[in-house]
Amino acid sequence: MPGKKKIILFRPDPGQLARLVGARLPVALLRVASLIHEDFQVVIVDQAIDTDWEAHLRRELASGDPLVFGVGTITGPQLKGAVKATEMVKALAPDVKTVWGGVYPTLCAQDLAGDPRIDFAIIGEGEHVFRDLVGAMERGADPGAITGLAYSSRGQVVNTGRRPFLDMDTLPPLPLHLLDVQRYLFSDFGADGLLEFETSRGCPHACTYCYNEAYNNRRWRALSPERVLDEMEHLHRHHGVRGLGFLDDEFFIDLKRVHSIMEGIQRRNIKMKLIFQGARVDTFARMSDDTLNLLDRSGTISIQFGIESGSQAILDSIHKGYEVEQAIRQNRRLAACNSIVPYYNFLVGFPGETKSDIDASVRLGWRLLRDNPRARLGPYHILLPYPGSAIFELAVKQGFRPPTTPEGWSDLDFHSRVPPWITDDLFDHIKRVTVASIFVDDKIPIRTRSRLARYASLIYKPVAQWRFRTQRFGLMPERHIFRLLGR
Ligand code: B12
Ligand code: SF4
Repeated sequence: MPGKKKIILFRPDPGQLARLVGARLPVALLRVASLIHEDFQVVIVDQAIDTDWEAHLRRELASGDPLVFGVGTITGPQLKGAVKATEMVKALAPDVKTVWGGVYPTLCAQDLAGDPRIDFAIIGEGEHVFRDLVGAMERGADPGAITGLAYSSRGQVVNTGRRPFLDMDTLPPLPLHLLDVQRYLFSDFGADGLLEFETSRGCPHACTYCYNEAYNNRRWRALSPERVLDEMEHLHRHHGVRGLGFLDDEFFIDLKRVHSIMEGIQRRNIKMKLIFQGARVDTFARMSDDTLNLLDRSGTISIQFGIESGSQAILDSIHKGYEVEQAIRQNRRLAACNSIVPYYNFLVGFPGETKSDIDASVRLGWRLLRDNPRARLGPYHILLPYPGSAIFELAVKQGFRPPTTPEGWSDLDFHSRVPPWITDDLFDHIKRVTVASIFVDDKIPIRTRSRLARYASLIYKPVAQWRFRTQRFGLMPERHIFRLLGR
C-alpha cells in the first residue's frame, strides 16, 4: 500500500489456557482497526496463533512505513508476550511509537507512563483514542490534546483522562479481511465452527472482586438487536461461521433485548449454535418462560454462570446480589430445557471465607451437578485481586504489595496465592478442593497434553466425586501424584 503509513497491531499469547481452548478472535484489535484501516496499512501479528511471530514482526518492521506498534493486553501472563514484542520493536525500530491498550493499561496506566518501552497507554475504549493518536502521530501533532491517554513528557506523567463511553451502534463492522477467520474458529460443547462475538460492554453490578466498576463505571452498553442479527447473518453467510461465542461480560442484562434477538433469530431463520460466557442466576430468575423457551429453541447450547460461592454470607459480602436458592431453582429450570448446558464457575479465597464456607461451595457445586444432568462444573479457581476491584484495595490495605511492572503482573494467575487473608491452613484446604474440582465433572474433558495425566485422571474421577459428595479433603496423596504428572 504505497503512501500509507503502517500500523502493526499485536496480540500477545494469552498462555497455556488459550493454547488448550484454541485461539480466539482478537476482537479488541479488530475494533480498534475498524476506524483506521482505510487510512493506514493495518497488519495484525498474533502471537496466539503465529508460531513464527518474531520473524513476522521483524518483516513488518522492515517493510513499508511503520508508524505505530499497538498491543492489546489484560492483566496476567499475557503481559510476558506484550513485553517481549514491545522490547523487540524498541530495539529494531526505535522510531516506531509503542502503544498499549486493554484492561491492564487502563487500570495500571501509572505503571506504564514511566516505562521507557511504552510510549502511550490507552485508557478505556480504544477506537476513537487510537484513531486520534495515530492521526496525530502521522501529522507530527501534540498528543496532549487527545483525551484517553497516559504517557511521560519531560519526566512528568501526563494523564489526559477518560472519554465518555461510545455508542456501539456507531462502530463499523469488524474488518475481518485483516486476518484469516478460519484460523479462529473453535469447537466447544459439541459444536464446531464457532467464532468469538461481541454484542455489549460492561455490567451494572458491582461484585467486589470484578474489574467492571473501575473499567466500565457500571455502565452497560449494547448493539441494537437488528445490528446483532445483521452481523450474525453476515458471519454465517460470508464466513461460514456455524456458531458464536458471546464474549459479553453480561449478555442478559436487558431481557427485552434478549427476547428481540431470539425472536429475530427465529424470524430470519438463522441456524447457529450459541454459547454465552456472562450470566447471573438472578437475571434468569427474572426471565420469563417465554424468553427462556426462545433462547432454548434459537440454538443456545451453553451459558456460563458466575456462581462464585455456595455460602450466602460470602455472596453477600462480595455484593454478588443473589440468593443461593436462586441458583438451585434456576438450575432445575434449565434442566427442563432441551439443549442448554449451564456451566458453573466458582471462586475460593474471598475475604473472611472459612473452610465451612468453602464446603458450602463444594456442596452447591455437587448439588448443581446432581440436579441437572446436563450441568457442568468448572474447576474452582483461587481469587486473584485484580487492580480496579474493591477486593484489590482491601488486599493492599492488608499487606499485599501489588507488582508495579508488567513483568510483575505476568507472574500471577489464578493458581497464585495472593490474598493476604488466606492463612497457610486455609490455603492447604483450598489447594485440595481446587485439585479435586478439576476432575469432579466427568463431562468436562481434562485439558492436558500429557497422555499419562489423562489416563490417571480417568481413574481419579470417582475419588474426586466422592470427595465432593462427602466434603472430605483430609489425607490427599493424589495431590502429589498429579504434581508429578505435570498437571
Ligand atoms: C476473550 C477473553 C479471554 C481469552 C483471550 C484473551 C485475549 N486477550 O486474547 C482467554 C479465554 C484466553 C482468556 C483468558 C483469561 N482471561 Co479473559 N477474557 C476474555 C473476554 C471474554 C473478552 C475480551 C475481549 O475481546 N473483549 C472485547 C474488547 C473489544 O474489549 P476490550 O478488550 O476491553 O478492548 C477495548 C479496550 O480495552 C481497548 N483495547 C484493547 N486492546 C487494545 C489494543 C490497542 C492497540 C488499543 C489502542 C486499544 C485496545 O480498545 C478496545 C475497544 O474499545 C474478557 C471479558 C470481556 N467481555 O471483555 C475476559 C477478561 C479480559 N479475562 C479476564 C481474565 C481474568 C482472564 C483469565 C485470568 C481467566 C482465568 N481465570 O483463566 C485468563 C488469563 C489469560 C492470560 N493468560 O493472561 C478478565 C480480565 C480481568 C483483568 N483485570 O485483567 C476479563 C475482563 C473477564 C472478567 N470479567 O473478569 N480471556
Ligand atoms: S462479576 Fe459479572 S455480574 Fe459481577 S460486576 Fe463483574 S461482570 Fe458484573
